Amino acid sequence: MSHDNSQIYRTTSSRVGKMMIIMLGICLVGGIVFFSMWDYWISIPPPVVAMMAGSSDHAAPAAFTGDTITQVLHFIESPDFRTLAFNALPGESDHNPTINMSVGDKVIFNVDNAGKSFHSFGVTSNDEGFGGIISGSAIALATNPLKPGQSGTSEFIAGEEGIYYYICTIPGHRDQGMVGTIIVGDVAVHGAVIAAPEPVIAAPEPVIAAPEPVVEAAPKVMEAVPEPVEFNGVISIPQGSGTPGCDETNECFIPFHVSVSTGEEIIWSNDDSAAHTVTSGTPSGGSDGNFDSGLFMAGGIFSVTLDESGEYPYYCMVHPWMIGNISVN
Ligand SMILES: [Cu+2]
Repeated sequence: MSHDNSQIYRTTSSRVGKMMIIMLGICLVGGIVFFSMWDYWISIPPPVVAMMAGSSDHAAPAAFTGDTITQVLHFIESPDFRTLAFNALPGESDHNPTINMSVGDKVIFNVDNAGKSFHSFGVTSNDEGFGGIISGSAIALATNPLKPGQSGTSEFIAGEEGIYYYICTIPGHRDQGMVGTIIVGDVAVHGAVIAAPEPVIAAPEPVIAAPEPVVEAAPKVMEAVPEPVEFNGVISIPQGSGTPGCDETNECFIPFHVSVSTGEEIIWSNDDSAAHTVTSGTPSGGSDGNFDSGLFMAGGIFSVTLDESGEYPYYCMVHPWMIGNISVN
């Protein structure tokens, strides 16, 4: 009787150990690669955003055959955050500068967020809304915007004559004034378009006029509601709080002012359809570092427990008219 052991493979505990170390190494490296790209995984590619907005027009970048124009744009905000703009507030020089270019020219946008809120950027041919962003023109995304002090660059090549718009792609910010016009070609040649540029440029004006009465109302609001409300544990971010107005009745966070004990959990529920932040501090003073939810989406929840008594004002970095207050006793 002979044993045929030529097909039997043998190993040793040291070989097994080496193998385990190699496998562990692969897992670690893979994990590091995966998590270092986290912002990418949770981002939405611009073409998807364009499709969601129902526009596939001009989605592809055009061929660059002409001149290069460099346009610097600073994202700015009025002190009450009602009016948003590029470079200068309405009525000042260089406010939302109009860009004139020919088909085949390229605009390089160098933008920086000089405000205290979040913003993102893109070029669209849509004359309203925040969709239809042309591939290559986007800087950051509404879901992953530029924070204060951050900057970025992108380019737009004009494929055909017409009117385009550079905008802030955060929902609502275009309506608050973050829109500028790009005139491609001799638009006057197109009869239908001749009149278009003028109203387009004037369009933000009503937005500018609207805030005026509100400016006076704001201080009253601050004094009128110091009373903390009985707190059931959850602060709601209600539907529509992404549009200015909820602050007039202190209903951007409901309840506006809560009183809790040290160590008690406070939960915010995003019941709106827009993304928000819950950031300790004040819109004018900025984040004070006590807590910050970061951007959290519709239907999301953020919670915090505060172990030191005191007053904790907080706001939304995307919509700085949204303010609330927590008293910890
Ligand atoms: Cu914006």
